Amino acid sequence: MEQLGQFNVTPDSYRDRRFGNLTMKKFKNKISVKLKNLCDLCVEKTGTLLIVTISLLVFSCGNDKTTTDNTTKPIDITTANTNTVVSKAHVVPPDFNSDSAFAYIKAQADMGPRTPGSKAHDKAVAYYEKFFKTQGADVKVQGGSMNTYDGKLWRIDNVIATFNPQAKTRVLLCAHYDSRPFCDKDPIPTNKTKPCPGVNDGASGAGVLMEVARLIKQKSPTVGIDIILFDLEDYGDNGDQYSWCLGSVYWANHLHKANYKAKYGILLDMVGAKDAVFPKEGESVFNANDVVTKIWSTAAKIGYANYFVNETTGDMTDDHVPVNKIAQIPCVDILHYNYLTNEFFEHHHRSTDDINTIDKNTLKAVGQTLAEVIYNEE
Ligand code: 1BN
Ligand code: ZN
Repeated sequence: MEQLGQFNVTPDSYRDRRFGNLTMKKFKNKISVKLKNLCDLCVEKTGTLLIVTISLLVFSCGNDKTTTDNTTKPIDITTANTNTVVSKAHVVPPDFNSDSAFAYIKAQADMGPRTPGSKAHDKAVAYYEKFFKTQGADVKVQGGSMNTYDGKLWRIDNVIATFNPQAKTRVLLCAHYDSRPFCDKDPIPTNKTKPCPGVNDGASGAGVLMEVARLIKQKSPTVGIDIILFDLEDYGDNGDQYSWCLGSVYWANHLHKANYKAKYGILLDMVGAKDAVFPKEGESVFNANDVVTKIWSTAAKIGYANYFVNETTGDMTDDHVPVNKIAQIPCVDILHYNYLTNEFFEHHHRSTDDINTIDKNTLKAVGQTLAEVIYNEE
């Protein structure tokens, strides 16, 4: 079968193109040029007498200022009569409810580890399918199979929820939901072979996207939204970066809709821990720097710069890589990574990655930022 075997992609389409011949120096130069050139919220071209002013200038700052007012607020801007003014209305998104997101995460945690082949895995798939249907989405469970690095063959189920299928401009939101079958980073030797709870690493991203789906039911964004919950991200070999993310590799090779395209994608992974930090991840900056800028500047404007820190890391192995490199959709990874110690969050791949790791303030920071971004997309 074509899709079996470790990474069903040619070297050209995945391994080689991921890094290519890019040296670190060239990479840094590219990034600094991009960073200089990009300001997605405010563009001014002197000499052409065209000024485009963006209404986000009036964003309120601070977590307490989030409003449930679902109206669109036009911004009135006047300038000297030699200038042409184009103003863009800021759309106030619905209020992301972190209690609700927490409840969706807890429901997954209570099922137990969603490891491949487990009852909890199948229960989770049924739960997501029913939930997204209730929110008004067209839902498809994409079934397939992939070989893991240890030679085992696993069934995979990617859950795909489509909102506003007629919309031509689409944004892809994604997260993995599976749990790692072995807590190999646990300090207690007997735990190393046990399945991980996968609550921050797995359930948190899915839970935040479930709450986003609930917001979409309340108020439809202008753009179409596709939410994909990927299977089999976390059954990898630490020594082989290409052994991970098999659900997203499968999806990228078998798009759920012929010629599927999205303007961009946003991946959430480990987005619920207390005091999480989300530096700008290297692969995201390289492939989708304008989207990175949009997300991080939006987070700062609504008071979450302490989470969305202005730091850049190297490339991380995660589901955004197949989305970028195989599906060719620019995709950003919002990933908890400690750029000072070069480590994932402290309970990563340990038996302690349970519901106690989840902090509602972090969920709110991520969810409200995501809502701001998608409701202001057109
Ligand atoms: C991220 C979160 N990953 C798994 N869960 C990917 C990963 C790849 C983690 C290599 C460690 C090493
Ligand atoms: Zn993991």
